[in-house]
Amino acid sequence: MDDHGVADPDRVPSLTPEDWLRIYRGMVLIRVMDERLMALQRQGRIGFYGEARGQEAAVVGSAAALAPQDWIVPALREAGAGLYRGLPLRTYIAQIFGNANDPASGRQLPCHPGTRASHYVTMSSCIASQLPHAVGMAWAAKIKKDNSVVLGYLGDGATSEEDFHVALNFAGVFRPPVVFVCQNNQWAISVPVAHQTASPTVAIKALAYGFPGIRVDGNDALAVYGAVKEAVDRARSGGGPTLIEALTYRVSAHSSSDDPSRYRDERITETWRARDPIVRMRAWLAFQGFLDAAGDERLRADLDAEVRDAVAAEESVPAPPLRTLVEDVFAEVPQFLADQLAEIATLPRQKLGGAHQ
Ligand SMILES: Cc1ncc(C[n+]2csc(CCOP(=O)(O)OP(=O)(O)O)c2C)c(N)n1
Ligand SMILES: [Mg+2]
Repeated sequence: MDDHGVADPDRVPSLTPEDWLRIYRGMVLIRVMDERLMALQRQGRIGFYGEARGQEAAVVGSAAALAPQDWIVPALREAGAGLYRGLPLRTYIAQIFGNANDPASGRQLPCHPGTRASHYVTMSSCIASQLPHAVGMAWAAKIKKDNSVVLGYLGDGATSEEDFHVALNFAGVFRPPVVFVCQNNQWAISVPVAHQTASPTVAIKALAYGFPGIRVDGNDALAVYGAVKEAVDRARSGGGPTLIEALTYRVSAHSSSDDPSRYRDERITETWRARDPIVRMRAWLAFQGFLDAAGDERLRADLDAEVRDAVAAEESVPAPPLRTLVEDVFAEVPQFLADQLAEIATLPRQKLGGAHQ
């Protein structure tokens, strides 16, 4: 579609109006989450947050192309894909608070959810280390012949890491059912993409590994969905991997700990804000007669209430029990950890940062 939401009808992928509205809902949920959770971070109520603002089409358009048996191995900004696939909002918000309802018991950085039930692997903080995992999972799927596809996400920053090359090379040789989606938002914290690679595009790198590479407008949910669906179908039918580059822009800061005005020209950011994927998708939905202004207002109000309710419920949940510090690693807790746990339990409560026993 163009910047105003006008699409060539012959090239629109065939999905039902309900499907497109579900994709739009997933995109708006990311925006609502980003607004609310950033406010919470600024109020000191959560420690950290990373927005996906402006990348909603790349996140949800790609995730929507998967079947339920498929797996997502995310990079930094795809929590919205987890939500789209069924990660409960409360569980995600519990993860951000790191409270007793968090399945990871507060061990992960905020914004690193995971859900086995929705086939969404928790995020690897080490850039690109998730890509060999994605390829390995896809290779296992090929050996087991279980008809699943693995979608491995990465940022433009990941393309300079050795894990990127290892993963794509292995994928090219052994042809497991893996699809790589690079959200090229043109920044890796303060490093611009021009300092990341001398290749004219990220997509072109696929050529060297022996499989197709496609660059798509990452702010166009229709285009992202179409490209990823084609790649997923090909992978499922034994046609091997694809690298998709979704060209977008990180219109927000890298995270709540970053101030991009220190290192980039924010006038360029403004030109990308004007290409807002949600505004374009809403315009397209309106042209199709799938969504009117009142329906859109209702959707936003509903999602806003859902997020506020989930935050209110999870904020009052206490920290995970102290014993979770030594659980889930060893089948039986070794004596030295048991001793440490006993010692920690004798410390005054304020030294435990609110943790309870
Ligand atoms: C191996 C490694 N090096 C450095 C970092 C610190 N770091 C965290 S995010 C990031 C930038 C990632 O950029 P990109 O891959 O483009 O993803 P984006 O943040 O743009 O979504 C860096 C360098 C890290 N997490 N892991
Ligand atoms: Mg980036």
